[in-house]
Amino acid sequence: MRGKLIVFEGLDRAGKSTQCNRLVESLQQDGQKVRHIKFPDRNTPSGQMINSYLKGESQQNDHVIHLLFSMNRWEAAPSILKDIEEGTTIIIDRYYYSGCVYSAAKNNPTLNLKWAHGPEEGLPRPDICIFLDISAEDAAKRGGFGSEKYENLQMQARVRELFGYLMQSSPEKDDFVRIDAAGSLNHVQQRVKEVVVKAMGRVDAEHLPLR
Ligand code: DGP
Ligand code: NA
Ligand code: NA
Repeated sequence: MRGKLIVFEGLDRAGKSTQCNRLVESLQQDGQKVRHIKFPDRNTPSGQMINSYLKGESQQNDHVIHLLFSMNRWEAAPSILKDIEEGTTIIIDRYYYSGCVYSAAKNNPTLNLKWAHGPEEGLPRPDICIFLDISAEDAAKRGGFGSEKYENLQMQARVRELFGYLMQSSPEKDDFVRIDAAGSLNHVQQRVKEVVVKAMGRVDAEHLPLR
């Protein structure tokens, strides 16, 4: 049986890492083969360039950095497909949805959602994308944002707006399940598990490439 491809998305500080870890643990306890990955993967050469950009140690043109993020996802695509084929479920912390909205949130007149979508087309499509929803203000209250490039209130508010658009009006809208992430960790964890169990029970998706 094929593995599932499960993506977590949300603003910075929405609780993605915690919920990914808890879900991975819980699925492993259920006896499933699970692999946890995170984008950007800062270890590859493209990831090191992204890391240095996010930390403010280097500059990149908006289009160039988008293509680097996209390249970073494409590098992992063959191993994602291989694992799914072999029955391993993959949990991904951020994917091309972040890719599109963070890049488009810059309001660069030549870099809209449609442009950002282009290089992502063909990547393995998830079975489900769980959007951990929290307002930019509530995210900021969680001990403040970090010091990386996009971790400020204005950017995060714009990112949330664009995620809202993706969930409502884009061709990918049916990929999403929104979970209110303002509640307690345990409550969110429980909702996540319910949603995942439901997705697991569905007929295997074919992981058609994104169009
Ligand atoms: P983290 O998830 O904390 O490792 O942070 C990665 C940051 O990079 C986060 O602010 C989201 C952002 N990001 C992820 N993918 C893309 C992308 O494709 N383009 C842009 N511009 N930013 C991205
Ligand atoms: Na971050
Ligand atoms: Na994170």
